[in-house]
Amino acid sequence: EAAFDWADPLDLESELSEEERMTRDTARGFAETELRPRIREAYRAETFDRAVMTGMGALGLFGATLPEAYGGAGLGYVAYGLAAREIERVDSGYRSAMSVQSSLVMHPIFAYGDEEQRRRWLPGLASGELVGAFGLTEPGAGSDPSGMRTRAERTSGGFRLTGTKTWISNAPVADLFVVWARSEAHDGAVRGFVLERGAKGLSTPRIEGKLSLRASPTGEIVMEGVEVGEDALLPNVSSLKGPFGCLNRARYGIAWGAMGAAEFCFHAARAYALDRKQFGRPLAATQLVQKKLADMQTEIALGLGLALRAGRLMDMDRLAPVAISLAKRNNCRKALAIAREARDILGGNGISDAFDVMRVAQNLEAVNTYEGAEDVHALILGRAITGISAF
Ligand code: TGC
Ligand code: FAD
Repeated sequence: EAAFDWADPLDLESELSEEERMTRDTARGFAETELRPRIREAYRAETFDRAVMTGMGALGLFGATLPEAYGGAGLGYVAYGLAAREIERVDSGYRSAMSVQSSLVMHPIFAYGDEEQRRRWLPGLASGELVGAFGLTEPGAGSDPSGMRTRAERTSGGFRLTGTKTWISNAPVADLFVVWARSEAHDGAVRGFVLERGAKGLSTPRIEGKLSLRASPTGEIVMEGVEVGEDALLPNVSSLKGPFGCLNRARYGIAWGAMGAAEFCFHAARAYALDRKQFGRPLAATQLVQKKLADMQTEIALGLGLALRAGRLMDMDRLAPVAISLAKRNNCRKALAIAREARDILGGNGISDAFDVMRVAQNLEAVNTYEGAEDVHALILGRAITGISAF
């Protein structure tokens, strides 16, 4: 009879290559020794230490799928996903930093930039010396980025950008900003521009009062006639295809990451239920709690299987964007449900940051909304199922 591992019921482990396991183990070691000890204080005080970025950079977690010539590690997408899962086991905010840097900043510079832009920015981003941010969302354009107002006008030497991006991860601390704008010089098409901190007219006010992702700095990118040279334009993409091509990769990574957060909560709830006694027996000896744990285990096994299959397809360049919506939506909503249920099993202790679970649950509220809200992904699936756009 085959052995049963409650923490890996479908033997995901044996599906992984040696290189993938090594990447996973390295990321786990870093997350548990470098990130976990700082997270409670960082979350309380809303602080973000640049050592988090240089630490992940030193491990090769930024742009891991890019060629080594640009500071990447030449890894596959499954390895990248496994790393995201380990980082998010500690905190979604740290995985956010990894997603933004890798998928939303390095990817567009690599895929849409010219050789000079790649050489100029990618090595610094890969090491974490440079921190990047991605500006798509605006106060009036969230789920529907086609409604963006930010515009780029031609000047004698390049472009002038005017507009406001909001809810931008890392904006208050970033050195580089990949910003999407309607370009008057390109018939109003959406084009990508790379802006550098220090440019005149550029400011990045912080958004205060977040009750989720408190260890991840979030802010606006305000552009009041920021003038940039011709070399700020990413030459090789036009239309919303540009930002969506980045989002595909980040959403894929989040499908893995959210499962890491869910696993943390499942394991914490199990340990707590075995230890905590009420009515003369451990909580784990009650049918209701066992059913909740069984549901968590099942959803995590399914979600990880889904993420792995998505990664294998991605490595073969065969993962359709609609399938990424399926994975992002399913794994985020399931992770959020698991985290809330785990919080409940911890009773009163569950609301304390000393037990971490509520922090994870609070984070997943934002994770279920950013990179396309749960219902927006349902509508992407609905459009593919029916052929009817119902946005
Ligand atoms: P639609 O007409 O469908 O498409 C417009 C153009 O874009 C292309 N396209 C895609 N290309 C590649 N991958 C995808 N997933 C794509 N989806 C669309 C499409 O082919 C077309 O190209 P072209 O050249 O023919 O014009 O556009 P729509 O306006 O109907 O789209 C609607 C919708 C809802 C699908 C889309 O707007 C959407 O996904 N909205 C959600 C917005 C979103 O996800 N924002 C994320 C902001 S970034 C963020 O949250 C970062 S948090 C990161 C962190 O901290 O971890
Ligand atoms: P809305 O679009 O106003 O949606 C509000 C609600 O209405 C949602 O529940 C949505 O599902 C629903 N809804 C919308 N349209 C429909 C419809 N047609 N039918 C049914 N329901 C609908 N953006 C960036 O560009 N870069 C970043 O780095 C970034 N980081 C973020 C970090 C954090 C912590 C957060 C919270 C957000 C971040 N975002 C970022 C923005 C994020 O992508 C948006 O918040 C998200 O896309 C949703 O947009 P919105 O907030 O404007 O909500």
